[in-house]
Amino acid sequence: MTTDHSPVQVLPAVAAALRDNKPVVALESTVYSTLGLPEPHNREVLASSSAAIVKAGGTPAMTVVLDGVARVGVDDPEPIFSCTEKVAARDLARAVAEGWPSGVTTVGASLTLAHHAGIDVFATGGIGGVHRGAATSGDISGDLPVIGSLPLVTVCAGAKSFLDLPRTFEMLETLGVAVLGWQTDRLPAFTTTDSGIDAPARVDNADQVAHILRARRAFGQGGVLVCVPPPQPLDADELDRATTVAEAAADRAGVIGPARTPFVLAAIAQETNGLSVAANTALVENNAHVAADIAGSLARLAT
Ligand code: PSU
Ligand code: MN
Repeated sequence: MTTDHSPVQVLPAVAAALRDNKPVVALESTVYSTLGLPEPHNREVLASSSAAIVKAGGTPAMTVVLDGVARVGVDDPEPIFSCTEKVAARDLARAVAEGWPSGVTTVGASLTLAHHAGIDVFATGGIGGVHRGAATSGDISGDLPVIGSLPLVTVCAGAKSFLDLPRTFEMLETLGVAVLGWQTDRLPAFTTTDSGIDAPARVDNADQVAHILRARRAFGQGGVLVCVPPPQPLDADELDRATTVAEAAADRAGVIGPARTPFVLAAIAQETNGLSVAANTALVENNAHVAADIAGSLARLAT
């Protein structure tokens, strides 16, 4: 049981679902803040993602830091939407120890909290990865080592398309992550359907993923990454063009470190006249739905 003095608080509804072996899906919070998606799309997609999980019989559990406490599940998501403080895995302990008023959690920080709470399945939009130009900048998302080390299923639409995708998937291989294409032989590229990279393996239903996670756990191995093609993809050439413009703008402005991803996402949104935002919200909701099915399979397996 968590107490008021714990650095982590699990929402009672989430704790009850876990205790009763009901499906729970953890959600990150960066994507639902303006660092991830502009208003009002961020709040609309949190509502639709949560509804998709509930409809599939699950309980959503968004992770976030509020009033110096890391939360797994929140009653009132309002402070998240305007939050601009990004909490990556490396920042999580400081956010709690220093009592940050609010902070939205990345994939890496969210997986850490979900695992702490005993949740097996996590949904996001696109994971972080190896940035283009990483050979000189060294910019590789802190999401990757956490996905590699913790035994959770992460449901995503692949890594964000403005990253260096071949190197990102090489790194996931190095880290021993079980990368699975969801009903596809090719890995998606976040807002587009085909990254040009073959999926190392394909799954067609939630039970397959559940069995793979169980076997991974038996071997003491880390994460499973389920890559789901986006339901409302962008035209690949148009996205390519927008990405080139956005990356060049980020270079010109000298944006590096944690600010780089939000900057590039916003620049692509502007360059595509909001089409990337529509694609992003559709895939976030779809991933939440797939995650709820996988959580349901895991719950059935455990009974
Ligand atoms: N996917 C989205 N929008 C986002 C992110 C992912 O569709 O805003 C966030 C996630 O929280 C991810 C983070 O963990 O971007 C990666 O940031 P960085 O590249 O700085 O590690
Ligand atoms: Mn980075």
